[in-house]
Amino acid sequence: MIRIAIQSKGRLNEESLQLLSSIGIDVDSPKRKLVSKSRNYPVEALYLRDDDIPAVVAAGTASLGIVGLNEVVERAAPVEIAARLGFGECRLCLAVPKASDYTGPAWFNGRRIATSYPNILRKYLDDNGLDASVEVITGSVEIAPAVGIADAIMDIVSSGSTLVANGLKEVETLLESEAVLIARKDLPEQEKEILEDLLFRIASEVESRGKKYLMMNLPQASLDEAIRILPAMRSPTVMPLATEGWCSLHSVVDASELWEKVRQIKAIGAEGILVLDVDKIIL
Ligand code: PRT
Ligand code: ZN
Repeated sequence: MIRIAIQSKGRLNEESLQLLSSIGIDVDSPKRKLVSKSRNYPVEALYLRDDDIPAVVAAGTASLGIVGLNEVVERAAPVEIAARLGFGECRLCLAVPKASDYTGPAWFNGRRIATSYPNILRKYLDDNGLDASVEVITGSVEIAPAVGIADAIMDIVSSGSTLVANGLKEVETLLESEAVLIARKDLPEQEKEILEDLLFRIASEVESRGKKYLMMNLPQASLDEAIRILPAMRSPTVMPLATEGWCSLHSVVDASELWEKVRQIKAIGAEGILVLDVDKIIL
């Protein structure tokens, strides 16, 4: 049995549970319990505020945790980062009032910066030889310049619309973050084996995300060109069709390039194109 700390509510809760479910692990949602044992896998979920997850894993109260990289770095938690999970993407940025004459980091000298991430900010200031004062605020950091608490902010940015709504512009990125699976150091042997299995399942899940399976009929004469357009994982699967001079080609593409690939293969004569979701890619 391995215990995994998960955010009880908030931005990472749903996708953390979804990730577990997608790799075949069912746990009850935190609405019912603080701790929930999986019915079909040796895992127990412990639901916590995200701020507490790095320390709880470092102390070994939970052996694993799912939390934003930003929290792990800010708290300098002595844990291993076992996997990047590809959701909860955001960045920690410095932002200044839109109308300011920002020309580079030296602008911050002698200025006040509001943030909930003082350790990451102080390290950035030290590394860049900047002398600014750090004002620690725990919520609504983006309003600090407007109310006169600070001249600038350093905060989490995702779409950037909160900054725009508060008359701010993003000027420097300090950290690119996403949800990560963290593990306590010196896991017992039996838990290491469970972690290995989880990592194998997660890698398949992350790999298959945003992938589409393409099937089509193709004139035999266009095959070489089609293979150039659709290289697939090793090479595409090609099968003969009953009609002379035609074959069937199967391949996997990134959803982001699906329509461009479809345009290219149609142009070389592909017909009857089917697009299917990919559930898992086992590497
Ligand atoms: O209650 P608990 O303490 O558990 O949660 P919390 O309120 O401290 O954190 P929560 O749930 O807001 O965020 C959890 C994690 O999600 C963060 O630590 C990040 O790793 C990640 N994440 C991803 C984000 C965002 N995107 C995000 N956009 N966390 C916060 N934001 C905020 C941002 O600060 C801004 O004010 O959302 C606002 C909107 O962002 P824009 O740029 O899309 O407008
Ligand atoms: Zn929090």
